[in-house]
Amino acid sequence: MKSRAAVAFEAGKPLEIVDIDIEPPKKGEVLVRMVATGVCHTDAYTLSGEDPEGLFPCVLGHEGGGVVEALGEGVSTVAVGDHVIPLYTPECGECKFCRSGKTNLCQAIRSTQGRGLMPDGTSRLSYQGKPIHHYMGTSTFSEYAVIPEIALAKIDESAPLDKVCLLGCGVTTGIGAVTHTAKVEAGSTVAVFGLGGIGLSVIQGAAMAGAGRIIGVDLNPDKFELAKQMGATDVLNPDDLPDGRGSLQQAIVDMTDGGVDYSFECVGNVDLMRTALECTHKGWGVSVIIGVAGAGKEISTRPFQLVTGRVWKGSAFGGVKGRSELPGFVDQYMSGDIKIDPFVTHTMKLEDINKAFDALHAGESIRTVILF
Ligand code: NAD
Ligand code: DAO
Ligand code: ZN
Ligand code: ZN
Repeated sequence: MKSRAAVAFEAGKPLEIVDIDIEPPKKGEVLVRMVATGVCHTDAYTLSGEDPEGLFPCVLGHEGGGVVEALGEGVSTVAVGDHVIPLYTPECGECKFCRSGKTNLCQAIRSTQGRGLMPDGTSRLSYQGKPIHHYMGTSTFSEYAVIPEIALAKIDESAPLDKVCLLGCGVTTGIGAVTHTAKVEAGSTVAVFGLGGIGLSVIQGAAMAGAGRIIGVDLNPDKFELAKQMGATDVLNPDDLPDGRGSLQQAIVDMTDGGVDYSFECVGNVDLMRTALECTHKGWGVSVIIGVAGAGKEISTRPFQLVTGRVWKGSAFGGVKGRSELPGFVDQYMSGDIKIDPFVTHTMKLEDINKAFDALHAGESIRTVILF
């Protein structure tokens, strides 16, 4: 069948809207009609060519919401008509990682997903007879997508897909990093570096956890209003500090009587990752890396920072197990406990998707939701 899709033919070039060919779902796969998809910084990162795993041509997108249209052989856990959120971190429930109880990083289809292919090692997508790579197992920048069954979370059908699609990445990543990865306790002090969709969701999660003080840091002051709305008690632009950007770490230490209990890097800047670690409190500070840094970048700190009790952690999809836990996040949105609507700063048609990337790069949007 044909599907209208935004194809990334080459790194660094705008997406092209074309009608691609999609093969029917094979064993263990599902055809999903996409209703909406967010545009995340990670899509921009891969499109830029900085992503060492980036493969072209591909159909990007990993923050979708859709409806099951058809089932491949043996699919039993979703049915035609079910509302689903695609998962770039699947959950098979059976692999060593899923059974460990220690991680959400299911490895059941990792090797083929990383090569832009379905679990059988082939692609369902093509254009003018040439194969197109899948992206993160989701490829939501397409009217239709073929997705492995283990990479679909079935959700409440009354939830608006044009909002809860953001639980496919940004909102869940931020909240989960607080609740699952850092396990922030009530009364804690928290610093959040970068106030895009991820950082604002960390702030929301920290507020939900009852953090006493939440310091939001960004170079773009336009992000501060929403940060406060999400629960930031303080906002900080490093360029406004009396001693400049280089004094950010000391400024946070001074504001918090020796450092924050928890910090979160939500930018992908390795220098900021160091600052985020070193502004945490001696003896117990925990710093969580969420931002994805460019190819070849490395982090550094003096080992004494860790010897003296600080802990460096990382978090992917907030440590959340998608199939078993995401439906509960959707329910929390429906009950008003998780806010998503303020994150949707723009909505656009697929034809305009390059404008969504422009708005992201210009710092004008938190999330653009593409409506099919
Ligand atoms: P975004 O572009 O919407 O937000 C990034 C924010 O960082 C912007 O507001 C920008 O002004 C700010 N910023 C840039 N440089 C800064 C600096 N030096 N100091 C302070 N603020 C600075 O991006 P996003 O969608 O929120 O994604 C953030 C990062 O998280 C990206 O690296 C993305 O790839 C990554 N990410 C990781 C996961 C995961 O599971 N680990 C999931 C999704 C996204
Ligand atoms: O299991 O080895 C693995 C890789 C899991 C991929 C997790 C990616 C998380 C960071 C990328 C941001 C996604 C939007
Ligand atoms: Zn994302
Ligand atoms: Zn697994």
